[in-house]
Amino acid sequence: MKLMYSPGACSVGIHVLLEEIGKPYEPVLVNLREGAQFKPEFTAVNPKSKVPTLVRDDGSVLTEYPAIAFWLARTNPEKKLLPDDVESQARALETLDYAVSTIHMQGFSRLFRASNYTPNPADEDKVKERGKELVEKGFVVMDKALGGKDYLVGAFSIADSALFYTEFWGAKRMNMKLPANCEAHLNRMMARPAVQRVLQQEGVA
Ligand SMILES: N[C@@H](CCC(=O)N[C@@H](CS)C(=O)NCC(=O)O)C(=O)O
Repeated sequence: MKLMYSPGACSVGIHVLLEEIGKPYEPVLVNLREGAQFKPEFTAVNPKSKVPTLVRDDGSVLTEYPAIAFWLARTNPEKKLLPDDVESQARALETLDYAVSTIHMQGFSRLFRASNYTPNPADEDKVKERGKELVEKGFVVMDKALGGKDYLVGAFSIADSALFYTEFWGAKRMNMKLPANCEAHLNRMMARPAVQRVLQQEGVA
């Protein structure tokens, strides 16, 4: 398998899952800052110009964080990256989707790429302000979801990999103060050997 990733991008969460699984894979750097996602070499693989992109052993390509995480969990059942019971599985997918679709795509996307949300540069600060509000609200929701638990559905699951990358962005890139349960969750994630290896490999430790 090949994981196409960019250092510190949301692909870091899938990178963590691959390290947790422990099977051989090849990390392939796609430097978003240099626009590598728009180059023909990459768009031939993923015309969406996005990471994470997973090229599987049979050459087929899987995109979209929730789909990749779900596929990795289901094809490596012994790693218990999804709980066994349907209720907890649904809760894992619920929180995974919230982290990716709301906290990341609605919140952080406004903070990181304000120009995508307004044609008027003078409005970009307002866009960023809205992004920050959405992220903060998202962390409040996740803080509640974590109440009394080490991980979102009790044991570590694919949902935690997604919450991890948003918490990492919040605390380490935006210098935000996370609510207490999210802060403890981020610290718990950072203490996992798989996470430490990935942050070293990506050069964002
Ligand atoms: N919905 C996608 C989001 C992926 C995404 O937005 N990735 C960002 C990096 S965090 C990206 O590749 N951006 C490319 C760009 O900004 O041009 C998913 O769930 O995988």
